[in-house]
Amino acid sequence: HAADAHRTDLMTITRFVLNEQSKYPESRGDFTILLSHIVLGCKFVCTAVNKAGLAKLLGLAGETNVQGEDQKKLDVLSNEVFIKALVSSGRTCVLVSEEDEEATFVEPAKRGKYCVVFDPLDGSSNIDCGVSIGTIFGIYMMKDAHEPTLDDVLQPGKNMLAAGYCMYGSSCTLVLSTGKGVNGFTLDPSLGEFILTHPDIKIPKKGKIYSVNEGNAKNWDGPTSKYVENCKFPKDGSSPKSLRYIGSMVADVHRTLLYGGIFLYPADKKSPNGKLRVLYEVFPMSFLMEQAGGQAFTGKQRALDLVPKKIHDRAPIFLGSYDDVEEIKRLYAAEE
Ligand code: AHM
Ligand code: MG
Repeated sequence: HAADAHRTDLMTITRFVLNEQSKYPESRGDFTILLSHIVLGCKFVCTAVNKAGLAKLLGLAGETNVQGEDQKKLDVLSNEVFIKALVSSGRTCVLVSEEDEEATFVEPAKRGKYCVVFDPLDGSSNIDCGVSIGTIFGIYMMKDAHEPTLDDVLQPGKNMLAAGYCMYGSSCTLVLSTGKGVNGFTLDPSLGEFILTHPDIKIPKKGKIYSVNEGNAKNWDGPTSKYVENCKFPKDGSSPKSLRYIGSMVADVHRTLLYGGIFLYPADKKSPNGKLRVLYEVFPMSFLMEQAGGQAFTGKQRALDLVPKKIHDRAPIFLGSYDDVEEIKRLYAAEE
């Protein structure tokens, strides 16, 4: 039985990545080691998020003090866990986290060749009501073997070696691309392992869902307004799209990847660069979308061509199904 084979031949994320990397004769397992430290961080955050509702009673991360005293907020705690896991992997040199104003430069004795940009717990305003949140990450190779600098992370998204996210939802799902397609893994809590459950994810060419914070509509520009209007009142006789917006990027993008459609966080009059951060939100999600056969556009250019000037730069983003993004590109081109 094929089903039986799956049940007994478990494709863990480590096994999967080892298989992938073994195709490169020069590979020495460094990437696999780095990834296993990211995976450890994700498992920790997953456990912490699952306990979040009980945190005041039980304490987070094994802390036993009650009444919420001395307890770190979940996003601060997650950040510390990721930074420490990444540094101790011995495979990183520059780290950029949404939680830290400055980049972290790893001390020479623990240095490796990879740079990791990440948002340890995105969508944290959703924690208190139990809505899905996630970790987003992207991995670069440092530019050359010199002393690491910020330039090593201020590279265009298309230079990323790998990107992914982990969603803490009804199950814990890790979606990863190392530049050869996209694969999804689900945490089996009894094994403590991520198992391949969504091999070779391809986003539908066209979708029936749009996802945007429509509360900002009054400040949108022409093409964004026209696009959303067309979603609701299509002029070509097709049926209107459905609106789904969670307000948690990982969950909104995950649904877009699996079901198709478009996710947008456009520029508006109040925020000319939108809200989302280039390095650890826009780039990893754009990388995954392209790898799954979709597109990612900023309103001006292919998102992965952007070159960030500062580590916390923002950019407008339209990403999802190929045909849906094609339409918003047409509207921006018509505007010029
Ligand atoms: P955060 O990093 O402060 O959590 O903000 C990022 C989140 C994304 O997850 C989500 O896509 C977006 O903010 C929602 O923003 P808004 O509430 O403006 O719709
Ligand atoms: Mg964020």
